[in-house]
Amino acid sequence: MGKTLTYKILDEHKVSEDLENNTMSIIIDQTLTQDATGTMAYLEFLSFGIDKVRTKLSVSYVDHNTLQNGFMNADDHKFLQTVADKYGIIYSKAGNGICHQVNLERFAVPGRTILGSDSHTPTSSGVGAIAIGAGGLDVACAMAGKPFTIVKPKVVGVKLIGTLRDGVSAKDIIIHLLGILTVKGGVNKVIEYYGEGVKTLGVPERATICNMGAELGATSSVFPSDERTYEFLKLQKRESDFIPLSRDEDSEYDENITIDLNTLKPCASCPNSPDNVKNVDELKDIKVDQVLIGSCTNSSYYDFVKVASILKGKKIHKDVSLGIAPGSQQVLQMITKNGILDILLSAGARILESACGPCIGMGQSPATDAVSLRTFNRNFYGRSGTNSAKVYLVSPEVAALSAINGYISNPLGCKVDDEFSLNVDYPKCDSLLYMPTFESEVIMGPNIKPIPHFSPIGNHIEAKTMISLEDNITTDHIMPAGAKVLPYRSNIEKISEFVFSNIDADFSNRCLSNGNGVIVAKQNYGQGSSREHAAIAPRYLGIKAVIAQSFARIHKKNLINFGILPIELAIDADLLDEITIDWNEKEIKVINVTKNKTYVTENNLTEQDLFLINKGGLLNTF
Ligand code: MIC
Ligand code: SF4
Repeated sequence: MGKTLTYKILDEHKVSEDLENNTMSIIIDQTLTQDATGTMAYLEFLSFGIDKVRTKLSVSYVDHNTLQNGFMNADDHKFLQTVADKYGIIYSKAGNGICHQVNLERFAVPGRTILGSDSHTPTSSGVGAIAIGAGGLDVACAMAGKPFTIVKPKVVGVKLIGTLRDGVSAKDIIIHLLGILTVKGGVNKVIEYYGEGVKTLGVPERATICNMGAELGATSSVFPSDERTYEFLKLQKRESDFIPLSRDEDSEYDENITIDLNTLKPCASCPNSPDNVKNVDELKDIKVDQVLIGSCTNSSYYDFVKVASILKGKKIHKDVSLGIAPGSQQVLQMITKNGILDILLSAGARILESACGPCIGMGQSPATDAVSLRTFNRNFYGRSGTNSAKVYLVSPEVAALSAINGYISNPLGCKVDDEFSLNVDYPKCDSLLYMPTFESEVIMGPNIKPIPHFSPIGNHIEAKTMISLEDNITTDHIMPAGAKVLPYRSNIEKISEFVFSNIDADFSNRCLSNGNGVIVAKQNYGQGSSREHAAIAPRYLGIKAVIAQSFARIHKKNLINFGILPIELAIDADLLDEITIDWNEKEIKVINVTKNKTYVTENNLTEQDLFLINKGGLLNTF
């Protein structure tokens, strides 16, 4: 039997395999970091004491914390710039664009492995790479040349047939898939696209689909590298990076899904989860207060071509605020040169910086109870900065038409205007990209604190339940982002004050006054972002174990990396119940002393995981 594209690339990079634990370790060709996870990743990298990165290419982006309200974010940027220069990392300054958009334009190469300290790193898989999101410490290790270990993924083959109708978008494909697979349907899987419909999608559209594969919890997503990939790389003046790549015809997938593009309808992810999917027709007439177009999911040149085609000669509704954030300097220059920007401004759009911005709650929080339509990828509770807001995730076409009408509208039939030819010049924007000179001294401002030291949790734990939670708790619940919190990403003591603050304002104080704690949850705990702060900050507050029915991939790894025991178990526990945990490499016994209930489960952690937890985390192993 032949190989899937996923395993062609993975096997090519495999350095070892653990059959008993079903894991494989792969060498990483390229890394990326962004500022919100990057400061921690580089502090970790510096603690290894090596002289330069060992990857083929590493890039450090600044795109998240660009609201410089106080000295903190600006200090972080200085730190990142000087580390990059000294250790051989390309630096993309604030204003250059969103990491995933720029990485796709400038650096993603078919057939390579890319590891990034951001869950949407798989955006770069749109060119036929295997790009994976991970915690900062895993990316720091990859920069040091160490292999990255994953559970050997199952491969889901998604066959695309037909062609999208006018007004239906790549975004609708991935939202539709989220409706089928749910936010936990992709855990430890790679979603591989194939079939005749693939060639109807250009790389930016493929990237949109791979980007939101993160919302399925997938390890990665991948498209073949074909004539459309060549076309994209040529426009980016990188055709020498092209190699053709596809699955073997006789390869077989672990799961099969077929999507008929001919019949797909515009759809939306409704509040507050990307898998709460409805067709736009079921939502029509909902009044809209805010529309935002941008983020790493939908901020390409092609996205703005589609938006301009709808907004041309029109004005947005008087009750709507429309914000647009082009994904990169390149996109911004292109829409400026060919008149698209003028169309958007004349329609009433507000131009935002080429950065993550409102996607991560950095500004543009909606009004109380407002309906916000966003071309983004996440609509988790509280993420917009307004807990009562109702955030819908939609395609650029739905967003643009709804901005004009003032209510959610179906763009079926809206055509792309030929005036904006797609074969325009793609400028190489290097004004905010810096090649390393190896000359800088690292500058660390006062907000950058050393990473706290954690001792091993031990094999007998006596603790209390500090919080008892439902299914699908996101890292936005655990460690909120937004303008108030993000400036403390390099200050664990300070950021720990905000753990669970959106849903339980007393969590941090309760932990500090009670000592040892455990978190109890249900399915898919820790879904969403890669932020390792969602593990480090609870650990700082005395959390020793998380007991959940199942975990999201990246978060589970982050817990282990910082010496917290993840226990896969369903237990009944209320707030402040007394819990004891006795564990060894074979078995974990949890007793809820308060309720007099005992639970025993097999310990299915790998040898490497056990080693890290016994050491008190990965940083104690160096
Ligand atoms: C996100 O979209 O949630 C983020 C912000 O990009 C995160 C990373 C972070 O928390 O810094 C992600 O997706 O990993
Ligand atoms: Fe930035 Fe939003 Fe993309 Fe995360 S999802 S990288 S915050 S644009």
